[in-house]
Amino acid sequence: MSQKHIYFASDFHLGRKGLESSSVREEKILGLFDHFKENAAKVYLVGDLFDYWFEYKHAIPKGFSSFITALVSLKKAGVDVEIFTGNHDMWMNTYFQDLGFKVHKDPIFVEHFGKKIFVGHGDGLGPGDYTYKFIRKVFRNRVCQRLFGSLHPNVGLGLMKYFSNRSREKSFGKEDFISFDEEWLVQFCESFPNKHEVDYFVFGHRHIPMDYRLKSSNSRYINLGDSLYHYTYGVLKESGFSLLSYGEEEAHIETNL
Ligand SMILES: [Mn+2]
Repeated sequence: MSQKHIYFASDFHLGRKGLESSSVREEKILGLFDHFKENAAKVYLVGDLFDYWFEYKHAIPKGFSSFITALVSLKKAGVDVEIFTGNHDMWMNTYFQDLGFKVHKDPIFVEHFGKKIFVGHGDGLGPGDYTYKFIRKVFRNRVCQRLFGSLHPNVGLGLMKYFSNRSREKSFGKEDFISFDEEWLVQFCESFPNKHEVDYFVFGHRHIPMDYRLKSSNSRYINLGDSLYHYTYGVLKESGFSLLSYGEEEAHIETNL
């Protein structure tokens, strides 16, 4: 049997229109999952899989059943799948855990093929973004969650859908990219205390595929891009990390912006 790899993907934002409709994008993502089925030992899904998500005591949002079925079948095929929450779907409770997935709400350290990786969605890291950091605290508060959960799902999910579509990342593009030095996640990595022990920092959230070697250490900061406009994902093989476009397995994306 050929060697299996470790895959990373984030920011599917299912339920939202990107370059194409959510259902067209979902088809492509399921195609990527077929690829994972053949080639992956493990898949990290690094947040914002859904454009909005809330679990009521007895209900979950509709519209995502093919995707969830595909996730389960990936797991049944022997691929270990771990899920991170993002800023759009932080309100995951036990639904995915009950299906047998590990769910992470914060970044984690992992090691594969002797490479040390710090992986997480990336929201709320680095300097700045104080408004979001405050909102995140409120959203993570159990009382707030319970209050929201007491709304009828038609109202609660309606609100979520409305606000997630109006959210500040409306463009999800390179428009607000100034330079690597100005990037919060680059700043976070550059000032990370144990950066010399990290080979790869892998994040989503920024929606721009990037593969950047830090100035202050040999570590690389990788942003997985998204499946809204870029259709990108990451793979770790014994030979190292590559950022790929859908349909590719070997070619390396040029990330000089
Ligand atoms: Mn996102």
